Order: sequence, then C-alpha cells, then structure tokens
Amino acid sequence: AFFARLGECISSDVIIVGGGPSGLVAARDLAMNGRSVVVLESNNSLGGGFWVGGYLMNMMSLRAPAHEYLDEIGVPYEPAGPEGLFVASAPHACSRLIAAAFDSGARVLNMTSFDDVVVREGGRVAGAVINWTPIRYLPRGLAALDPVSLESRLVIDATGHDAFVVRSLQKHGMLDRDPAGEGGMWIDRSEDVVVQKTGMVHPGLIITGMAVAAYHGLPRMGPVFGSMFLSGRRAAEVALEHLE
Ligand code: 48H
Repeated sequence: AFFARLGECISSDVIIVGGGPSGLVAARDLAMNGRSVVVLESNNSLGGGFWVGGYLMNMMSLRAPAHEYLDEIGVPYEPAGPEGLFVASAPHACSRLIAAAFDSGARVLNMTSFDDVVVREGGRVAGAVINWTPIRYLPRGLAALDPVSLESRLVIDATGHDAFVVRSLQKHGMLDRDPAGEGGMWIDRSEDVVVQKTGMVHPGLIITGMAVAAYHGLPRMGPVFGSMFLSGRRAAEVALEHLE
C-alpha cells in the first residue's frame, strides 16, 4: 500500500516542502481546489513549530482575521486582551491543521527530507530530490546512498526559518540575489509583510511562512501564528494562478 501511494507522488501539480502551519494550509487549499499535492516532511510528526506557542507555553496566539481559519477547521479559541487578539490550544490547533490537510486529499511523505531541487530548461524548478531522513544521520561510508526524485509543476518552500529550498538554489548559484536572512522581532510589521511578500521567487518556486522572512530579510513575529495561515493561503492562490 505504501509503495502504491509513493507511486502516486512521482508526478504532481505541487510539492510542498515542510509540513508546518504555512505548508499545511497551502496543501489543504490546493487539494480542495482539485490539485494533486505532495507534502514532504523531514520529521516523523507534521506541524513544525506549531505544537507549542512560545517559550514552551502550549497556547498559541493569533490576530484577526486569521482566527477565521480556526473557525474553518473547527478549533475553539478565546479573546485575549487587546481587541482582535485571540489564543487557542496549540496542540489542538496543530492536530486539526494536520487532519484538515489529510481530509482535503493532500498526500504526505513524512520522515522524508528534501535534499535538492529538480531543474528543467532555463533553471525552472520542477520537483524535489528526496531521501529518507535517517540517511542524513548515518556515517558517511554507510550513507553514500543516492536519492530519488519526485516531479511537480511547482514547488513551495515551507521549510520555515531555514528556507531550505531557497538555499539549495543559492548553493547552485541559481538565485538572482542571496537570501537576506531573517530580521529582529517586530510583530506589528512582520505579520503583514510576510503575507504580502509570499509569492514566486524563481520560476517554479513559491515561498511561504517564515521562509519568506528568511528570503526577504523581514522581521520575525515570535509566537503569533496568524500570518503563517494567511501566507499559506496566499501561496496556494499564487500556485493556482500559475497552474491555470
Ligand atoms: C523536509 C523539512 C526540511 C527538509 C525543514 O518551521 P515551521 O513551523 O515553518 P512555518 O513557516 O510554516 O511556520 C513557522 C512557525 O512555526 C514559526 O516558527 C514562527 C511563526 N516563528 C516566528 C519567530 O519569530 O520565531 O515548519 C517547517 C517544517 C518543519 O516541520 C521541518 O521539519 C520541515 O519544514 N523541514 N522538511 N525536508 N529539508 N527542512
């Protein structure tokens, strides 16, 4: 059964690298629009940095209008102080987000690490080179194990702070400019600009979530997660426009 499903991942509309909040939201929106989607997650568990809020407190916060996404996937939340600020249980929200991605029909390969980009004419990104995550941790002599590749019309970098897909293009000298690296914390500004700057940065490659901050040098926002939902949604919109 596993290999039959792996076979279905060989060619898809969109590969999303990273199963954190931005990647999961993008995956659900794309699958609900009838697109074939594969999420690659290097860890055993999906959810990325969404299981806890900040400072090991397992409540997460978000600002309007992102709370509407919690309504959509059935997560309870409550107002928290200033108008338009809400809190919810992070594990509750995270597990619903994961389930919603599966329910939408997105395919998921966990314990699977994105290793490199597949490229086509003109340097267009056209898929992902993957390997089992444990391969990374084996001694070099044992781990000289070639990866395999999955092809897609688009790839979304949802790897968070590391912006791993973008960095692999940088490694190949394929980016117009180097990633600027994430800035210091400025919550009020960062949330909006991360969503605004979500988009295509190279033919075939869209960035979402904290990868946007890492690429464009935007400030970070700490444990406020609304822009991760809205950025994931924006990434799906951009992908749908390109696929059409
Ligand atoms: C496969 C990979 C690889 C790889 C990484 O970090 P994330 O939660 O990312 P976002 O952008 O959806 O959400 C960011 C948010 O959690 C956060 O950290 C915030 C808001 N911080 C603000 C602040 O100021 O600090 O998830 C990324 C996922 C993880 O699950 C990784 O394991 C996975 O990507 N990943 N998967 N192949 N090479 N690299």
